[in-house]
Amino acid sequence: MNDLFGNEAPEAPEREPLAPGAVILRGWALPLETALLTALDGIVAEAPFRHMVTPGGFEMSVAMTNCGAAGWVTDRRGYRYDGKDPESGKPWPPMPAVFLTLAREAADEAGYPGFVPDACLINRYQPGARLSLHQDRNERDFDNPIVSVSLGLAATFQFGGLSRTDTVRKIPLRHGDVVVWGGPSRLFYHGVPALKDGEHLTVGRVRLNLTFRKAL
Ligand code: MD3
Ligand code: FE
Repeated sequence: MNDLFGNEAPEAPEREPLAPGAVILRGWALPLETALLTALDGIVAEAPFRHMVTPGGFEMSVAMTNCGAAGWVTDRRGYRYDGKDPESGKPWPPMPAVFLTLAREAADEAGYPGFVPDACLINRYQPGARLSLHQDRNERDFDNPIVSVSLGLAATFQFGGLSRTDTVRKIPLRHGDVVVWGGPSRLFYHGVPALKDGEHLTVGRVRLNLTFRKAL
């Protein structure tokens, strides 16, 4: 019941401005749920989720994999994009068409036309997993937005500003929500506190997050 007064455009997506340059498209990915989860199964069969190690030597609680020409990796040598999966030595699985289309259309809707991601980092949060406050700055060009898609269990997402010490806001990200971060918000600090336990009807006891980037 989000149209009690009948004055919304019939096909208007739920579109919440979040911060300068950032827009949340609530439920935007829901029509593609099955196609996304099927494509994800194919990727994970080729490039399984793994817990990477930070340069400081800590194993991440979030498990990750990638698809596309470039994948985000971390190890004792640092954070970077690499065309190959270090576990297999093979190129990352190609970006499925349904991923590319979703990312391009969401960016378009948010005011960033012509977004063509070459990297998709896939994060898997099991209960208790968290991602500490950070900036995404391993990409070559910050003029491109980042598109994020949440699936499965809901999480609290936190984001601040350009400085680590800026006040942090919290927003819930639920199954099917898509967020586009561009312009000034592209370099905002953000993170995910420990995932609460629960069971999602179709995805199970897990939260999955896809982040689409133009890395190269
Ligand atoms: C704001 N992932 O993979 S998605 C990441 O839910 C990451 O897994 C989180 O942060 C997750 O790097 C957050 C939302 C998000 C993604 C990228 C951003 C927010 C962002 C880049 C800049 C500012
Ligand atoms: Fe991030």
